Amino acid sequence: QNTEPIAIRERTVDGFTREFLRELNFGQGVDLSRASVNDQYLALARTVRHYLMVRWLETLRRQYELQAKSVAYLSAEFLLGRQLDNALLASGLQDVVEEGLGNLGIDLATLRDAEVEPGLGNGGLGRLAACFVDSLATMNVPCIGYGIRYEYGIFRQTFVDGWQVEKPDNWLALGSPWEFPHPEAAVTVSFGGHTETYDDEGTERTRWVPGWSVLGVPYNYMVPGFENGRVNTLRLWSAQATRAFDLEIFNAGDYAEAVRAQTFAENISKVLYPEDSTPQGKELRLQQQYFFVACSLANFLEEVLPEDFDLRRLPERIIFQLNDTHPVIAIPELMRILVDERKWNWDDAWAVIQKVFAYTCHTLLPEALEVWSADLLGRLLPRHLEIIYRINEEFLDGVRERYPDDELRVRRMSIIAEHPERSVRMAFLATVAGTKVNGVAALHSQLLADKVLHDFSEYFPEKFTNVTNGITPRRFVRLANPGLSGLITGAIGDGWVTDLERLKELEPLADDAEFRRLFREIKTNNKHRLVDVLRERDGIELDPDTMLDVMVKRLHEYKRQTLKLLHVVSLYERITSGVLDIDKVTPRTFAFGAKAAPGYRMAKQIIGLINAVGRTINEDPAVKGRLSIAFPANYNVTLAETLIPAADLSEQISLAGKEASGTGNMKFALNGALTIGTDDGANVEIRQLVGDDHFFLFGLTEPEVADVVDAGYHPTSYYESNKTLRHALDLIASGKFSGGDRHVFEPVVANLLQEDRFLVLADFQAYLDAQDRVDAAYADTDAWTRSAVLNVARSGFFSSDRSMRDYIDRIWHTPPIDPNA
Ligand code: DL6
Repeated sequence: QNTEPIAIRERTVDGFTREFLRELNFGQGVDLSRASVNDQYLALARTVRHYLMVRWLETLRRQYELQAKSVAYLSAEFLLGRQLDNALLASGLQDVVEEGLGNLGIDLATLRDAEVEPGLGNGGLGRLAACFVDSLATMNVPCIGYGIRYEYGIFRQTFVDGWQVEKPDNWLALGSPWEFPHPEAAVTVSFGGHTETYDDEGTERTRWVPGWSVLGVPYNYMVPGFENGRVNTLRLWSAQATRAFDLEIFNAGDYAEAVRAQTFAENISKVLYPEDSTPQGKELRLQQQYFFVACSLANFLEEVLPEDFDLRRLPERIIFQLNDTHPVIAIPELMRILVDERKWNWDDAWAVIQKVFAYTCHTLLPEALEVWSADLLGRLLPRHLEIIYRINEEFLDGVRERYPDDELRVRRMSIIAEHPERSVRMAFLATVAGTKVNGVAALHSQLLADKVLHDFSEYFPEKFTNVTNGITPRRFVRLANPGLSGLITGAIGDGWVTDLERLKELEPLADDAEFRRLFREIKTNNKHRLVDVLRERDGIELDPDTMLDVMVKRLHEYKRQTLKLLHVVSLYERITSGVLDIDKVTPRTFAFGAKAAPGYRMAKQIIGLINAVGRTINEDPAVKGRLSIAFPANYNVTLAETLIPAADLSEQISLAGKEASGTGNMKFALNGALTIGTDDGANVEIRQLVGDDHFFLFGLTEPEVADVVDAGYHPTSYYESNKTLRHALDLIASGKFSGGDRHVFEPVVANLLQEDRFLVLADFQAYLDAQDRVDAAYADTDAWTRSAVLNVARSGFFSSDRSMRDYIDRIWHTPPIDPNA
């Protein structure tokens, strides 16, 4: 009898169709004639899942057999994007499925659009985690991603009169076919209570007597490698009450009180915190952080490792990569497990800890470095706080020994800050305990070592390294840009999908007129595709015959959306006042996509202003066909996949020294947009690789920024000395974009004139000059296309596969599994 699962045997159109109909009938309980689009989507997802399932089980079985070293990627965010297309690509089923569905009269694209993307992340950090797990699976490296299954992901942004209004992201409402819940494998996680010492056969030990507990239920997701048969696991934790309700209270009639504990527990994984660069020191956030790392450590130690595993050998089996400071509480948690539960002595435990954690820092903004009040930590995790104190004490003893009589340094380096209140600096804890600390682009890593963590890089020089971020070419080129993918594959074969440096082979084709023509044609088609999407999704009419100039990223003052807006306003002001001849203005669509953290007032004001300027300009016949603003609401991974391939110009204009890396910048370059950008984050490497002639650099450098600030920055002096700037700001202040009301955008203008923390006014003229260079370059279509092709050809370095190789070589030492082993 053939015991092979059906899915393996039947990778044919007929086989697929049978499986699909079976899922529709027996899984969804409907027949084809009555199936809704959602029924069809769910049945399709489950069918595709079957095909991957066989490989998943095989991967798990082999992993267990080989006991190879794995990466555990601990991340509070995984911004996955839609799953269906990626699963189809990875399994090589696209054609079979398209044909099979076609035979049934079903359009695959319609089902694709029925998927609600899991928005379990804020932006760059969460999307990076998703790219990394994709690359590891594709490279045959064992990895488990550990995170949180938020019931509500990043909010859905809507605009009401141009102002951002947040709606809950109920992504689970219509079913979630990609997850596998395992309630039987739930883990108990405790909080609160107190600690006590006791005598353990002559040794004084400490134990934690917690006050309350919740359950962590794992939901497993497949992470399929690209056409390699490997399927890694992403395990997201959902919080549940240990008891659904209190029967006694329920029987007494107080229903609300009876379920209080349940509601309280489930709150932990209820919603993603929508702040990305300025974490709020909220208790619930700390609960989330501890919740998911405690679940993950318990799961790895008790489920993934064999029962008799000697934990002294842990560094041979695992490296826990801490994606920013959010999971850093894992360090004292593992110490607690080893010292309190396994009864190791402190030094042995500390020796293991220092080999199994590594820390990635994703920021340079001081306010983004997480700090937890000792008071809160002590209430929520009393034993962990004690452990952190001891780690700090021993560490500071070492610092004192190395630098006697330098108490100032000791205070600077202490994991515990004393002002404004006693608190724990999580980045310091991660640096002290981790085997490595890395920044996410060359400049960022250098600034980390030279500035943010300078004392530490002096103390532990061997720990500091750089791994420049990357993006997965599967999702962001192969899937998002089928036209370009086809062109590339036609020219150099399809090896680039897993070996992106091979794009270099395209370089000579930049000089081939026919290749450039095809390249341009694809860009135009991508614009037309975007036109359709924006019309349907947002009611936006986009003119495909204009230059598409795009800035998509979180709204933050340091990213400087206002700089781009001032350019638009200035063009508008100069055209309407007759300073600029409209016939000389390159027709452009200025596209924005940006969510503001709900509590970030200035960011929300800026969104309001962009929309207000957009309304005025888009309705003004004086600039029709020349200037327009497109600001679709709710920018997310799905929209990125149509917007980026259509772009001509990529705006990467943060103040130098503020953007750790950026990854959108890489996605645009790889899809043939040219960048206008500052010398910041990974822009530096992009420019070095694509070449100065194919990148529009402007603005102060990081050391120049430091000099301007040190000398005392006065934005008004720029306002007073630059007429163009003055007129643009005055136009906003005049109420032109707010129906004559001068108060509406006064806070934005006042902030720029009085404080301008991110030197928008200082960089304004340089930015305008660079935009003039953009216009001039764009006028020469052939030369522009040549630059665009070279951007693609020279961006192979930005594959997340390369990032993974760097992590493996410099930090993890987790070689790929030989597929033939
Ligand atoms: O490393 C991924 C991504 C970088 O590309 C961005 O430059 C950086 O801003 C972002 N950081 C965060 C969280 N900030 N903090 N902490 O999203 O990480």
